Amino acid sequence: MRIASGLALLFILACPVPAAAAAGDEGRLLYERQCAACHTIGEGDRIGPDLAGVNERRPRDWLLSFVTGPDRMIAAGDPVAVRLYERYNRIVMPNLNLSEEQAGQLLEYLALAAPAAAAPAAAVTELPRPALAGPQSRVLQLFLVISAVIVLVFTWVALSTRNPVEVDVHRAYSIRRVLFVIAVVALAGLLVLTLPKAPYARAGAEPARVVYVAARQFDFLFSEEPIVSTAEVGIVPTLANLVLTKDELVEFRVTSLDVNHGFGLYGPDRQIVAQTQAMPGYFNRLLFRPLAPGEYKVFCLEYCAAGHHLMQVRLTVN
Ligand code: HEC
Ligand SMILES: [Cu+2]
Repeated sequence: MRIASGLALLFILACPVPAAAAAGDEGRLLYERQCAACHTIGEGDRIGPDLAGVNERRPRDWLLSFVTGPDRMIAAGDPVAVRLYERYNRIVMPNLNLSEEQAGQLLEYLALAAPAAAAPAAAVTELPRPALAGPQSRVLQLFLVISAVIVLVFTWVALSTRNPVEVDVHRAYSIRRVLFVIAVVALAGLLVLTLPKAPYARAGAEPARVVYVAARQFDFLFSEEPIVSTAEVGIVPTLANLVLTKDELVEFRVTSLDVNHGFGLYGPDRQIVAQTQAMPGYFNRLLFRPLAPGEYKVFCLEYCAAGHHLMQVRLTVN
């Protein structure tokens, strides 16, 4: 046990520690690492309330206690904390084991950041609704039709067993063999016909650009350099507006900072065009060539906790 914790300590000490941030930057770093996934400053509610103006809204003592122990405040029945908890879908803000000093730095940052962050919110425009008649919806329709046929056939077979019937087993088996060959030929034919249309680049293709993706609860961060731990969030610069070039091969290197997520890329018509898993400790490479210009959107494809639906980011292809 002691050896294990000693090793863990050595490991922590040996890990490259990102350059110490300038004093006064602590609040921003803490915010980007620990809070930004659930809160915004002036861009509306996410999992938790918009934190713009929170310093004016609540007494400082209350804020310090809440940020250092939200679970304790709710458990103790603090009326404001309980009201927030009820209003925000009964999700308890996690206790992030922050010290009072860190909470103070965060509040300072929130006070400074509010006016600056409020500006870009107005620029966000609603994207058009997905086209329901696209090819991927037709796959769903086909699936429903085939399912209905299977249900009908099974019902018919079940009803037909009410009275015993003589069956020529040999004939039945030879039909089965013929059906099997037909199925194999049909599926192999479909595979050969559709495989070249798969939207994935050939192995060994050289991407024109590499984009790193770090998924976390509950957003995606794009960057030019890898982000492999929460400690690097806020230090490695991220790309707030990722712009790709039409027809140019891009390689996404996708990882996760916490649990498994899915990286699902949807084209301008909201049909999925590429996807891979985001797993902690791994980089999954996804080669992708955008063929159409427009607004693309990334959604998380793996249910990852209460804020899963908030994991959406957009990127543009010109
Ligand atoms: C997993 C999501 C999550 C994370 C991470 C998180 N919060 Fe929260 N926060 C919430 C939720 C949800 C609430 C509403 C109260 C509740 O349900 O616990 C909340 C409430 C708050 C409030 C009260 C707001 C008000 O209107 O009075 C403050 C202040 C706050 N959070 C600050 C922070 C700070 C600072 C961090 C980072 C150190 C942080 N939160 C990280 C989810 C989160
Ligand atoms: Cu998810």
